[in-house]
Amino acid sequence: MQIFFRLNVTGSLDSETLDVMKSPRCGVPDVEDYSNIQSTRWNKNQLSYNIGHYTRDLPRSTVDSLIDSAFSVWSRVSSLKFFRSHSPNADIMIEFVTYAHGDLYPFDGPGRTLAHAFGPGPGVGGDTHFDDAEHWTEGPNGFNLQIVAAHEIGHALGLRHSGHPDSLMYPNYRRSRPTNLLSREDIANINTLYSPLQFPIYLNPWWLPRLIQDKCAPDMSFDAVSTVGEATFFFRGQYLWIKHNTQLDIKEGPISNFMPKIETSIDAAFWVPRRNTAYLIHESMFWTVKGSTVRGKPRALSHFGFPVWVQEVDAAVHIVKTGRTLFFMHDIYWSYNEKRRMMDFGYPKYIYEDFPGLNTTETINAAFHKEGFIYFFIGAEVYQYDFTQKHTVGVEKANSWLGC
Ligand code: RSS
Ligand code: ZN
Ligand code: CA
Ligand code: ZN
Repeated sequence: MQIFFRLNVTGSLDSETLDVMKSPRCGVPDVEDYSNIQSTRWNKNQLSYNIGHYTRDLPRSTVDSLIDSAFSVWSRVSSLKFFRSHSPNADIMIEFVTYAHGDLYPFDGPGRTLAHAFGPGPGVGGDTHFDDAEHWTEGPNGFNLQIVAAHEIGHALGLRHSGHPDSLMYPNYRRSRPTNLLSREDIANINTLYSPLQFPIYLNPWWLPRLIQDKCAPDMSFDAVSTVGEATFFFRGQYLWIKHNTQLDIKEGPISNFMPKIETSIDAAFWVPRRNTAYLIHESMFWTVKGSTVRGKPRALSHFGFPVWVQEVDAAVHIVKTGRTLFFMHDIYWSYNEKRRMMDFGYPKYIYEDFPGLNTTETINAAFHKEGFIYFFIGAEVYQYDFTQKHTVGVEKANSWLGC
C-alpha cells in the first residue's frame, strides 16, 4: 500500500500511512480497491445534472458556477457534454447533506469524508453528495468546492481512485492543484472510458491556438484520409481532424495530441478492419495503430514489397471486398494482397488504365473507402469513384467532408 501511494516504504504504520489508510475507500460500493481500472460508464456522451439542496456556506450563484466549472474540467478534455436541468430525473443529482441522508453512507460531521458519488447507472447512479458539515469555499481556505466537485464528478462518470498524488482522482483532498486540475493520467483515463475512438487525448487542442488550422479555407486539401474504426481521420501537415460517423462534432488538433509518438506529417493512411488496424505512412516508414495505440517503432515501407526506388507514396486505400490495399504514386499504383501479405503480380500499373474518368494529371493526395465508393482527394477536390462501374459519380470540395 505504501508503494501504491508513493509514501516512504517503511512497512510500519507511520502517520502518513495512517492518514491514507483512514480514508474511506470513497464510501461508495464500486470502489473496493485503489485501482483506477474503470468500471461502468454512461452509454451516452451528454449528461444532465441538477443541483437539489444547496449549502449555506456560499451564495447559490457561486455554487452554480463552481459546479459548472467542475463539469467543464472533464468536458474540456473529453467528448462529454453536461447541461443543467431542473428535472428530478437528471442523470447526476447534486445535493449538500449531513449525517444520515437516505443512502447507506451517512456522513461523518466536520472533517474526514468530504463527499461521495455513485458511479454511472440509473436511479442513484451518478448522484453526488457533499457533506454540508464541511466549510465549503471558493478559495484555498476550507474545502474548495470546485476541486472536490471535480473529483466526485470523476466518480459519477465511472473513474476510480488513482495512486498518483498529482491526479485529481487521488483519494485525499489536496488544496493546491493546477488550474486545469487534471493530470495526464486523469485525461488518459477519462478518454479511455469515453473516447469514441479509444484514442487517448493527452492535450486539449484548444490549449494550442497557434496550431489551429482553418479547415474551411477555400483551397483546403489533405495529405491523407482514412477510416479508423467508427471515424474518419483527415491529415494535413502535422494536423488532424477526426470526424466520427455518428457524432456531430469534429475533433481536431496536432497529430501528436492524439498519437504522441507521431511528430511528422502523414502522406498516406489506410485501415484494415479485419485487423482493427490503421497504417500511417510517412515517406519510407509507416506506423501501425491498433485499437487505441501506436504500436512500437515505425517500420520500413519496403515491408509491403515495394521496389527500392519507391521511397514514398501519395495515397493508400484498403478495399475490404477484394482484400487489397492500393498504393498510389504519381501516375502509377500497386495492389497489395493483405491476406497473403504480398504485392499482386503485374504491378505497378497506370492509374488511368484502371480508373478511367479520374483526372490523373495531378497526383492523388489521399484516398479512402466508404460504403462501396473510393473517395480520391486531388488538390482541393474530392472525387467519388464507383469502383465496380469504373466511373466518377460526383465531385465536391475536399473539405465538404468536414462540414464546410
Ligand atoms: C472521495 O473519494 O470521493 C472522498 C474524498 C474524501 O473525502 N477524502 C478524504 C479527505 O481527503 N478528507 C480531507 C479531510 C480529512 C483529513 C484527514 C485524513 N483523512 C474526496 C476528496 C479526494 C476530494 C479522505 C480522508 C483523509 C479521510 C481522513 C477520511 C480521515 C476519513 C478520516
Ligand atoms: Zn474519491
Ligand atoms: Ca465529513
Ligand atoms: Zn450520500
